[in-house]
This record gives sequence, structure tokens and C-alpha cells, in this order.
Amino acid sequence: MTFINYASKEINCKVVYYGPGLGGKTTNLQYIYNKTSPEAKGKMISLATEADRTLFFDFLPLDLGTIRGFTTRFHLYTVPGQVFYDASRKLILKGVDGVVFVADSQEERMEANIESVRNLDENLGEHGFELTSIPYALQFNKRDLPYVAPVEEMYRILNFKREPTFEAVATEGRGVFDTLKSVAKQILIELRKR
Ligand SMILES: Nc1nc2c(ncn2[C@@H]2O[C@H](COP(=O)(O)OP(=O)(O)OP(=O)(O)O)[C@@H](O)[C@H]2O)c(=O)[nH]1
Ligand SMILES: [Mg+2]
Repeated sequence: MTFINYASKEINCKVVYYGPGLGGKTTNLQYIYNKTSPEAKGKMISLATEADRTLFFDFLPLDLGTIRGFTTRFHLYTVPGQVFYDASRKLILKGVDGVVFVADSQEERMEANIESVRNLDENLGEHGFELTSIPYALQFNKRDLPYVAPVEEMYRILNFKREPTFEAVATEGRGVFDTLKSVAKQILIELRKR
């Protein structure tokens, strides 16, 4: 849940990067971290296995400007994509304000993408959220690889509610900030309604 601190004039929002294993969630955060000025970011924390698979989560606090004198701070998290870490994924969704789904564009990963969207929908439900109403952006990552599914087909299969979608190559940063801005904007619009 968005946390507004009136004393320190801060708005804190939580964005979770979700998606199948090896889809590029951590790479999105790493790119954002590398391209953000030191004043605007906190320490990036990654709890990973030796093989660089996310074990619990990555965490990156980011200041994205001010609104009416309030600093808007976004806490970016990734979940571990590997199927058997479901308990961690559930836990990390606690208090979420917006979700970025990082889909792997490779044809062979389409089943894993579908399974992961379903899992997201289910796990959001357990926290009393709904994918239909939560700020949400869909990213088609790894567009640089051979054997990727056409974007139109991925949209048809994976879109949930005509959410904004972005083609990306997270390793090169393509689409990374557009995706983040989209979900951040949706969160701030929701905030304004309260
Ligand atoms: N070619 C290519 N490789 C990518 C891209 N994005 C990520 N990768 C690579 O894919 C691998 C997995 O990326 P991660 O960011 O660790 O994936 P993840 O979604 O965090 O995976 P889990 O933590 O296991 O859920 C790494 O070797 C990345 O360098 C991309 O757009 N193109
Ligand atoms: Mg990861």
C-alpha cells in the first residue's frame, strides 16, 4: 500500500517485477540502477544464488521527482521466477502498488509466461488485490534473440486488460525506462483518486 509520510514529505510506492525464471527481471533493475544518478537511488540489494538466479528478491529504492512538495520514492522489487519459489513470490507482493510483468519473448518460453501470469493473478488475489484493477505494465523482453514470438501473438496470449505493453531488450536498456514510467504513472494517477 502506498505510504505517505507527511512529516518527511515522502510518498513511498512499491513496484514488483514479476515473470518467469530468466525472463530478465533482475536485468531490468540492474539497468535502472546503472543509469540513475547517485542522488536519486539507494543501495541495490540482490539476494541471489551463485548462478545469479534470484533467490529471494532484488530491491532498489528510487526517487522519481516531487509532487506538490512530496518526494515520490519507488521501491522496486523483483520476485524469483523459478516455479518452486512460490512462497517468496507471494510474500514479496505484500503491499504492492503496481506490477511490471517481464515476459520472455522466446517461443519456447510462452508456456512459462502463461503459467507465470496465472500465478501472479492467483497470488495477488491472496493479498486481496486484483490484476484487473492494479497498475500494470506488460514487457516483451529479449526481442534481440532469434525465435521470438511475434508481438501481436504475445499480446493476444498474455494481455489481461489491454494494459500498456513494451518491447524490450533489458540487457541494452531498450524499453526499460518506458516500462517503469508507465507503471509509475498509473500508480500516481491512482494516488490522486484517493
Ligand atoms: N539476449 C538477451 N538476454 C537477456 C535479456 N534480458 C536478460 N537477459 C539475460 O537473461 C538471463 C536472465 O536474466 P535475469 O535478469 O537474471 O532473469 P530473472 O527474470 O531475474 O530470473 P530469475 O531471477 O531466475 O527469476 C541473464 O543472463 C541476462 O543477461 C535480453 O533482453 N536479451
Ligand atoms: Mg532475478
